[in-house]
Amino acid sequence: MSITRRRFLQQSGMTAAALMFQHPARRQPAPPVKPVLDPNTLAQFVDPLPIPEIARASEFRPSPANSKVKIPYYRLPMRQIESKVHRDVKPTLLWGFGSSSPGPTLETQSGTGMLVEWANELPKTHFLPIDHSLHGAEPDKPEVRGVVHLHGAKVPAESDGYPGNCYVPGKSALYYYPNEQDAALLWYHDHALGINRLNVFAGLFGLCIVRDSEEDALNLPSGKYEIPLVLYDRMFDQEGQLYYPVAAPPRSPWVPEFFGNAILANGRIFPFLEVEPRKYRFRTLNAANTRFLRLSLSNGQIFHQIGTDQGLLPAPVPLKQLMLAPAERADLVLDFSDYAGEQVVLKNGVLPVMQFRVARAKVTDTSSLPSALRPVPKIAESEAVKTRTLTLGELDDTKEDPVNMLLNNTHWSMPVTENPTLNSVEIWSLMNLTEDSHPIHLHLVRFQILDRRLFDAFAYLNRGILRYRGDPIPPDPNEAGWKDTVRAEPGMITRIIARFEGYVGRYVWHCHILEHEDNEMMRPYDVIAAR
Ligand SMILES: [Cu+2]
Repeated sequence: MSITRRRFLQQSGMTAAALMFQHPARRQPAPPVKPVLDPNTLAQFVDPLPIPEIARASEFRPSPANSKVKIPYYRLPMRQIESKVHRDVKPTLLWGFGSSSPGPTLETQSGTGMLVEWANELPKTHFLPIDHSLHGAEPDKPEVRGVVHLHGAKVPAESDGYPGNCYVPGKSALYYYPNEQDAALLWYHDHALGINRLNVFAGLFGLCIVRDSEEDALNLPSGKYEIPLVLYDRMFDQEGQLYYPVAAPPRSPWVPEFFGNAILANGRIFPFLEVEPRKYRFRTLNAANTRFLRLSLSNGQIFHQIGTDQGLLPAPVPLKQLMLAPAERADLVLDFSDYAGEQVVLKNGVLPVMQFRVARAKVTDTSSLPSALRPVPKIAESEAVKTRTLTLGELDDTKEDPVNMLLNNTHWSMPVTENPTLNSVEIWSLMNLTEDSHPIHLHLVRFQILDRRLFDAFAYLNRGILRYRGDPIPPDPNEAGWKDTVRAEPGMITRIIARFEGYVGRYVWHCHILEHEDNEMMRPYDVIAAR
């Protein structure tokens, strides 16, 4: 995030104003009680990249939408597990689904519904530092609670995993996913109110791949040449146990962000993957709490992004570097055919994440990287019946109290203010008054990015004047598809356009920096029936 801050200063030339954004109460984590593990002391590329298993339906049950149709039923229990994050690190206590973190990958075809029973089989005590001053995590609430949201799913509200609907060990929720949406990489993760950052940090997440015939017909690399890649950062103590920092005030340990010194790929530090000299498809997710990833390959080779959060882009976008905010997905094609016998390292910034060992022997690659993928028809701005200007801000209560991160200056518990009508189109103008980039996620819907535009946040904060400082900037080519999470950059107004289709009911929109989300940067919203 320091990069975005620096870039903001460079772009805006607003040093004086930016100083104002320097939050007086921005907390630094207290020094760790025990020394943390330095990943630089670990041997690199000694563990194979784990591939999460594909979830298997245990039975078929009548669909809630049509009792004559039987659909797969899965049971995925949240459990405390132990897992090796590296050959030379002792097993780490984690929370996962079934026996792994990331949990098993759900795989489904568009239009084929599925039932998932998310069972809470966790212990009754949490092993990470709960802040009982945060909304939803008050001392009278059970320590361990969970509720699962399938990120990117177009789903009835009762199956969306509303944060307030979290439940305790011994309980479960049966959710119905119609999967009536385009092929895309979704992901499931805990969404419990007030402790979401800790539950996800503990390991409660996994992937869900929706496929469809249109995508299948493209002949993209598939089978063993299609690899899920879940990337996130963590910190460990010398015993190999997760370390989550705390702020100095003992009664409010919440920290405004988490940056770990170790990057994990599918649960391993510095793994390797043996590949053939041919094309591969990597279904990539940034599952970090806070960290933005800046991915590239050590040999400088170009790779192609073919899809974004909600599926295929109109055409492949060649990239040398990819920025991925928390919760964003990138569907990537890497072609190793020119690198037989070589080793290629996937890097985040300058640091290694994992290694590809390209085999020497030539192979025949029958897969394709088509020049046209799937059209993404633009939603016309003229279709919008409403434009909402929504601020992203920080609030400093008093000297001692935690900073709140607020959407539209409203707290989680205040009455709903965003209430789009079913099937209507709206433009949401996200006005970022902070010094951070916030990845904003809307549940239920997919949207398109219209543009980003620098504005004078200082004038807005002090005098309520909206003054632009530049022309609208169109989204990057690799953002010009269907999205469900967007980087709202500091000092900018980011405009998105969405059709609120699917279902009426209560959903949420929030910042996907989980530390922010847990501290008020989340709001309920209602999709209401047309009159
Ligand atoms: Cu945020």
